[in-house]
Amino acid sequence: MTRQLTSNHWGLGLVRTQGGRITDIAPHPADPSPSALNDNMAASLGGRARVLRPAVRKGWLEGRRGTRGEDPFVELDWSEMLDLIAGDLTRVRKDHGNEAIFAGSYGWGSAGRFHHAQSQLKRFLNSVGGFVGSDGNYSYNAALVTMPHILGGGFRQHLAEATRWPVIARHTDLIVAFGGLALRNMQICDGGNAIHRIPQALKDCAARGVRCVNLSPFRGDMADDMNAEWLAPRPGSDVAVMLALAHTLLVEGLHDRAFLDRYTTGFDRVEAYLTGADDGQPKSAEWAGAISGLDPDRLRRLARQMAGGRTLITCAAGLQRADWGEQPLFAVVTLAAMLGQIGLPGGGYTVGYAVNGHVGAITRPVPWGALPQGTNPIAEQIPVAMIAEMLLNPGGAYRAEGRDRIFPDTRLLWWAGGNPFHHHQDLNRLRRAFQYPETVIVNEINWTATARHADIVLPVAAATEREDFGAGKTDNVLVPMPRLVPPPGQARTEYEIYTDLADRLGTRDAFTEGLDTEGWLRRLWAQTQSAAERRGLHLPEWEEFRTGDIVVLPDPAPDQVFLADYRADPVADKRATPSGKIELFSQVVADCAAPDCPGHAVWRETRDRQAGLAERYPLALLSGQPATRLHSQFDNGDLSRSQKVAGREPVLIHPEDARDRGIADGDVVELFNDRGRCLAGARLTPDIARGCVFLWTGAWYDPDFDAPHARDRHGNPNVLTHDLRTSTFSQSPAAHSAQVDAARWTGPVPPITVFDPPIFAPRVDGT
Ligand SMILES: Nc1nc2c(c(=O)[nH]1)N[C@H]1C(S)=C(S)[C@@H](COP(=O)(O)OP(=O)(O)OC[C@H]3O[C@@H](n4cnc5c(=O)[nH]c(N)nc54)[C@H](O)[C@@H]3O)O[C@H]1N2
Ligand SMILES: Nc1nc2c(c(=O)[nH]1)N[C@H]1C(S)=C(S)[C@@H](COP(=O)(O)OP(=O)(O)OC[C@H]3O[C@@H](n4cnc5c(=O)[nH]c(N)nc54)[C@H](O)[C@@H]3O)O[C@H]1N2
Ligand SMILES: [Mo]
Repeated sequence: MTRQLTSNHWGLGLVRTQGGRITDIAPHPADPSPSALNDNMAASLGGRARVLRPAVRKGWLEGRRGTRGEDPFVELDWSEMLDLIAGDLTRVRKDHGNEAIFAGSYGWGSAGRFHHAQSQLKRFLNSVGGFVGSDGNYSYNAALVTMPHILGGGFRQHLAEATRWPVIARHTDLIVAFGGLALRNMQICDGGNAIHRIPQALKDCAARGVRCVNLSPFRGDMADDMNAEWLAPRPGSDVAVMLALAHTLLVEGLHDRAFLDRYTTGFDRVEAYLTGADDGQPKSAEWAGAISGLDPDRLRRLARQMAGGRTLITCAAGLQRADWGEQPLFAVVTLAAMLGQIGLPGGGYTVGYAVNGHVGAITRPVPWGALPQGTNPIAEQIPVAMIAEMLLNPGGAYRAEGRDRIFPDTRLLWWAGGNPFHHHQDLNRLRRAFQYPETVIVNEINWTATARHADIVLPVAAATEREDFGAGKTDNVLVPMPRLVPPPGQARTEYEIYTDLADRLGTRDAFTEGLDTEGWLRRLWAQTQSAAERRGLHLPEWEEFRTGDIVVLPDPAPDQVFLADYRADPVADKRATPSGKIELFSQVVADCAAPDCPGHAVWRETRDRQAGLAERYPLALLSGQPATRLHSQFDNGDLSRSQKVAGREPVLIHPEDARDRGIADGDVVELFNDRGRCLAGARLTPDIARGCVFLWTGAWYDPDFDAPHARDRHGNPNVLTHDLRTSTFSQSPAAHSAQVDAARWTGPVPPITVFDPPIFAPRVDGT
């Protein structure tokens, strides 16, 4: 049987099907380093946790009683379900207005230009008067908000302009990588990553003798090929390390005054802080050594090495997903500016090389056609990570980016294509917050924890069950995505669901514009075709494309060097900041009067440590992206499950920390702090620094409501993280800063329940 194409955020797949099910997925020959994440799909899409029929929480059906997350569900047929939703939407709009509908609906969903879950939901709600949305993302929100003030321009543009890896291989002497350059993270790109280029690019760097220092608590954040030196700063101490490197450059006269004068403003303020003129504390190597645990002499030598050749500083986005996450951004730009190599091939800095596999590898040559979302008459948006805060404080005041704002009063919450019970911090708090709205609707493929915390769950078709075409937001490859198998049970495409709902609400024409799926695919393809044509690129007709192979477009900028134009002509190419220069001190940020985010780089202790929690919970919790899946997607798939330990998510722990606690490799352990607790499976490794544990994100949250803190049986780190965000300036997620402790679990090991369907109850009337 022939194989057919599909596309995912992690890459291409050549899919074999039998009897309406996927049997296996092979890589595409165009991809030199294919991702293994396809191996999760077959078992998960055909698994026990698949949502097969529309379902409603029993307590909600019986008059909005009971507790979300704990009640059983009742299955309904589509027509009754859509009547219920149409009725409830009309009630909320009439009684409270569309401001009472929240549909920020953050999340990655699946690849495919047309069936994009968030766009579909937003287009539908815009056709009936709009909704409150959310702004930013969980990935690099602090950078999205802060970088325009430091560098000017949008951070996404900075990512697109990152220096290309082959340029680095040719020109760079030394890479200093804060948070490493995790190859496992570079498998992914939003919307599709057809050709994985970076594994080979890093090999080329190593072959050309590029040296590398991996500054991360986890040795595994750097590819083995790089033969990196490993320095493990204590989590949350990187800004101190960056400042100490800057201090050494300053006191040893190794900084580039001419560059600072010509291209930056605000160095005088930084200098006063570095020398201690403004707070009495020089930010010396000894000072940073005491904070970070790194050898002060090594830090001084590192500063000299950095000044002695072409040096690239990289900073993982993970560092800004932490307490005071704005500070590493100010600090990394400051350090790079002092070296004076910004804009030179292989020099300067980049934040976020590992946020996806395209940064430094490729940029999109053509704007792809996209489903228009229409206009939202409701202007209100909350910072994305304030979801729990918003639900818990209807009408409450908050501050963000220096402005005083008011939370909307949410009555109806609708989520499509995201899993907040994976992505948000402090899940016990989120669980309380999710009790507030009157109605919670979730569209899902699987019975994720978020679906289980909803009132209404709509079964949706997965990407392999609907026709589409794929093109990563920043990729150069177009991928036909035929419908490979029918959706199981009563699952339907979201477009069909909203069309039927719009019909009930009298807005069918506004929503569909008279087009069916086929009509939309042709329209979006025609838009893509003409955008390509304008750039002198020819794309095949839809009929030819949809049954053919991938289309690879040329790389528009293979030799790109970040900020080369600005370096060449800082007047003509001035930055979009108030001064037109790089602002190492931003008056605008300072004027926001957020005391937790002054206008230049400062080091601050993490909140848990400030609160003295490190005494009780001595282990710093890292919760980076998992190697075996994308976030929480397909966690019940084969690859993800193959790496679990005693059925739990693995937690990496240093052998000495394990020995102190009587923990052996393979043991079930309990991780805990004042916010929550979870079980996990111990993996002992010297690759994690002492005093740290690393629990991958994305294990489906499996709370035991009879246990203290509703203990999660599976190992989701967000039961342990705090929901305080980076600072009142950018209000970004701060998942990486949490103190915990670990103990060997001696009780009976409870079975995982989240890979099974929830409990279904018969209806009250017995039908
Ligand atoms: N502790 C901690 N937490 C973190 C992070 C961290 O580093 N540490 N990282 C954060 C980051 S960077 C991110 S981006 C977030 C990711 O958070 P999310 O994007 O919310 O995570 P996903 O697991 O990708 O969730 C996507 C959901 O959409 C569903 N889905 C897929 N396709 C469709 C579709 O077509 N329609 C519908 N309706 N549903 C679909 C999937 O089944 C899945 O449940 O997590 C954040 N959370
Ligand atoms: N396989 C896979 N790849 C992914 C994803 C996935 O779910 N699975 N998700 C994608 C998404 S949405 C995103 S946003 C990117 C995220 O990409 P990144 O932001 O680069 O990823 P993280 O894994 O959160 O963080 C990188 C590393 O930073 C280290 N780190 C954490 N805190 C500190 C600290 O205080 N100091 C130092 N020096 N290091 C620290 C951790 O060891 C962690 O491994 O990854 C993308 N790639
Ligand atoms: Mo992300």
